Amino acid sequence: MPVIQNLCALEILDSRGRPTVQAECTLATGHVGIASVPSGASTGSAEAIELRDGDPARYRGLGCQRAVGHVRNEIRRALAGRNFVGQADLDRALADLDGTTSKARLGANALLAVSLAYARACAAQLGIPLYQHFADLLGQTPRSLPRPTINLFSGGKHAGGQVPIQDVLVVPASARTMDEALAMTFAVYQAAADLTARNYSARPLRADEGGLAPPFPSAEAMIADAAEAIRRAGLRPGHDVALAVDVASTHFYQNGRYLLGPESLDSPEMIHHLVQWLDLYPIVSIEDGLAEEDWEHWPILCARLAGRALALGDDLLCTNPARIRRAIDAKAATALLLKVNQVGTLTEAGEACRLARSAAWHVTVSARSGETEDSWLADLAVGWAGNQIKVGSITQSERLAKYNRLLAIEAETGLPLVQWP
Ligand code: 2PG
Ligand code: MG
Repeated sequence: MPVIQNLCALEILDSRGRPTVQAECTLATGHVGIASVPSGASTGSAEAIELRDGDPARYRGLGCQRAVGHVRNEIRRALAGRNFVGQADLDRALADLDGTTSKARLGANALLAVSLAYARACAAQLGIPLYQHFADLLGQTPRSLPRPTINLFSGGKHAGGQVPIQDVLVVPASARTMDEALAMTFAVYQAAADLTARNYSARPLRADEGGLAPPFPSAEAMIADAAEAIRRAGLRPGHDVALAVDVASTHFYQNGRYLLGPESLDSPEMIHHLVQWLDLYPIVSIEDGLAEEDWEHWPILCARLAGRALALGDDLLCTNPARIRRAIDAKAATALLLKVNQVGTLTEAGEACRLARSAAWHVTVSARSGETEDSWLADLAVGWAGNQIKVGSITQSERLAKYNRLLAIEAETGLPLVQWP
């Protein structure tokens, strides 16, 4: 039974240069685990709360010194020396100590950093790779690697808002290995950089997740350019490489209408619009096609996408078991975007994953737009049998840390990429 000997924490900076939390967990056996937590920009309203200092004179209020202080003091005092049966036991103690449903008191950033650092320390104590330990937590055997969905173009809150939709992602559908998937994506990315430099006479500026962000005149132009980049890379759209779109529509939904560029659409019109995209472009996954509170229309969207594209819920579900249960009952989605920091502990994210699987949904394990160079997400996606992993683009070290970790796991295990349905 792992006993925590000590916990400490550090305020570090994420990929946007904003503070976040890193925790270090030392077990009585001397094994150490260090982990850091990411942070989103286009957040769902049901997400667990990150604790920020709120001091406008320091990091515009975004400092994490209070969260770090909670790990070093209250959480350490409550947990050190205690005998936990395992991860679920530790995570329950963390949630109980916080005492709020949103984790607002101690901060989901503080709690998750401890939850992850403990998992890493336990894997070290057991002498097994982190992905194996994550698999054991859910009683699974790693059989494949997740298929990457890789950010090509960015808009919305991750870029200058030049287009309302957030991401167009590349899905290397015919790749059999991670290595092949990344090489194909590189070809498309370079073709896209050339294409957009020519079309928009712009230097290829990069958004938060490393995606290209030229001044597209519309969402359609963004998707059409992605399909064209696949062709120019010498690959077949829809066969070799398909597309996924994170519409992130919560963030342009106002008073019951979707403000998609010059258009103001009601929900049925928005659904019609999305289905038209499927007719025109090789799209296999639509994330947050409708807003997080538009529950009434999600089942209609889901039925219209059936057999053609995943109805992937991010803001809608917030990795929250209660919201996932509601969506399963309402037939409102066919896939879960799993972001551990949306719910705040590993165990609750595991419950979300298990629930999604029980409904035969796909699971896309996802990074956040503000990331660190920590690579635990790659291990999680393998251990929890993610169908897809979404990490951002193939630039910037906070993204590459995860892809490089996947390459290392591939080399170590020889596991194949999961089949696209
Ligand atoms: C999303 C994520 C990752 P953020 O919307 O899916 O791309 O963005 O971390 O800003 O919520
Ligand atoms: Mg999203």
